[in-house]
Amino acid sequence: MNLRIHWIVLFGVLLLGNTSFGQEEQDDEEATVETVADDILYDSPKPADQSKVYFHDHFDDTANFNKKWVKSSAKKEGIEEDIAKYDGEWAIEEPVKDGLLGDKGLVLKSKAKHAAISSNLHKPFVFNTKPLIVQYEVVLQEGQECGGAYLKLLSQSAEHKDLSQFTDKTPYSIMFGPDKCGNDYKLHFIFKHKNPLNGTIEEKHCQKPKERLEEIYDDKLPHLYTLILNPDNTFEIRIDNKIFNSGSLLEDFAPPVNPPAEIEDPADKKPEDWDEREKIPDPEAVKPEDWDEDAPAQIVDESATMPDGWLENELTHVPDPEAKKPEDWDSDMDGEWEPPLIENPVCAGAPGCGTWEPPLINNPAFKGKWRAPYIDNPNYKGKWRPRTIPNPDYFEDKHPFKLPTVGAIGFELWSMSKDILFDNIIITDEYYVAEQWAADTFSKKRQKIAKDSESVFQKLANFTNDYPAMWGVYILVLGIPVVFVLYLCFKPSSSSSSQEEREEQKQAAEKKKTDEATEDKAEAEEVEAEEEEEDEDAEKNSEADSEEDNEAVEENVPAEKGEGARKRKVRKD
Ligand SMILES: [Ca+2]
Repeated sequence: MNLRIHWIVLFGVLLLGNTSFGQEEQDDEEATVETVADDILYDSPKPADQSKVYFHDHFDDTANFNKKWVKSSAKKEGIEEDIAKYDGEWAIEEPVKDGLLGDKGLVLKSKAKHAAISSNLHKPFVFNTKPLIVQYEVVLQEGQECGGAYLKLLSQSAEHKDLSQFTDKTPYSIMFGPDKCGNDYKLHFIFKHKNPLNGTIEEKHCQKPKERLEEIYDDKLPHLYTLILNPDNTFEIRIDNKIFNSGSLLEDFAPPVNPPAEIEDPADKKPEDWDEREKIPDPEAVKPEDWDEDAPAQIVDESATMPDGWLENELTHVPDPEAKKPEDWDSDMDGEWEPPLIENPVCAGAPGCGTWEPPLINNPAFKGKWRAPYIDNPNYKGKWRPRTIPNPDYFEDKHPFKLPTVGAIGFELWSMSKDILFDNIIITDEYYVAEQWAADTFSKKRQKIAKDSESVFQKLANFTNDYPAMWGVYILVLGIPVVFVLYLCFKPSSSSSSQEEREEQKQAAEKKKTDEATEDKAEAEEVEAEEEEEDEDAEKNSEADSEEDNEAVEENVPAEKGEGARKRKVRKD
């Protein structure tokens, strides 16, 4: 019956669908005009103020790209020869889907290869009084199994001027962008800090963002990554214009920029007489004279009396009168035959037989071994710690923002997924320039994607208006379920399947009536479940028992039925 209602509802929905198509038909001309007007027009962007820009590329102009960018032909050191070469493929291409007309990007085509590509800035960025804004788009068109999509801001250096030799060893000032491997989602912001005392360079890694990166790295859509680094050492990281991480170069990086001013003296040793014991046994305390260490924990209950009816003269066990010597018993070989012992039947109605012994009880005089009470240790000096001394390696860099001048940018990557698209890189010292650049590029891309995903139904309606013959197809497609629904609603009730069901039920009933052997699955399962439950209970009980064992002592108490004293567990308390 329920099935029938479902089909009727579905039928109604299909009819409604038909009606709405009919309405779309009336707006024929309007809809076509709107689609043209709604198309998102794209022109390759120009920075709002070129004087504020150190680098920009929209990758729409392949000839310009070829002039600016250099593919690395270097070899990576310290790895196997066959994968050492930076031979990953790069291409200028349109996105795989939802692209704007005329919009291309830089695509890392290959996977499981080292790939590096870089370009000189239009003018070097000097870390001085102006902020640094780095912004670019990433589309993980094939998702990302394991690999990075981060950008390196290469430090200006005469030694590393040749971009064709760009490797992982090429010095960079900042590394920024996404990185993912399996379930490890990272958004890097690393800067290289030079120790002013000894000149060593150390990577400083930004704390993890509090926001989740999973959806952003997995949705295969374009995302906009922005780093804003200010001369006062504060920073902000945005994804799609939303703040994902922020803080200060001085406080939110590991290891910290500045080492501690004082350190523990490694030469300091704990003095031998240093007493770290907070409490000690009272040396003045003496054992009270009446303290009997030898008094037993348990004694015989003197007040107990033999229960009435106890048969002292009867044995608890007697030879079985019905037992007979086996015929093949050989007294020479097997010894004298004796009948086996059985419980004395005379004792069955009595509280007990044989010698009666009073039970044991806890000894009220029991004190155990005497120990002196604990008191505060008068010589206690506290937990020993080495003294602190001024850190010989201490320095204070108040301006970690002043990083080495950036002369070029580049991607130096390894990825297990191909077709990573990069686009619209901009490096500027004015945020509004980056904002405008994104409005002309990234925002349009996202508008196009939103439009494409929302208008599938609209497109279908427009297509039908252009090709009215489609109505024939719809009527055919929709007609089949309608006929099927009508058939289900009005078919004769005694269908073969329900007849089969009834036949099965009848046979099952017959078997029950005649006690014919039948495998009752439900019953079997029930029994099994019960058995399991019992097993579980037994387990729990044995667990409880073993717990009790830990807390219990064994004590002799009189048995209800006699047999002298028998051991029973009782709680200590
Ligand atoms: Ca582009």
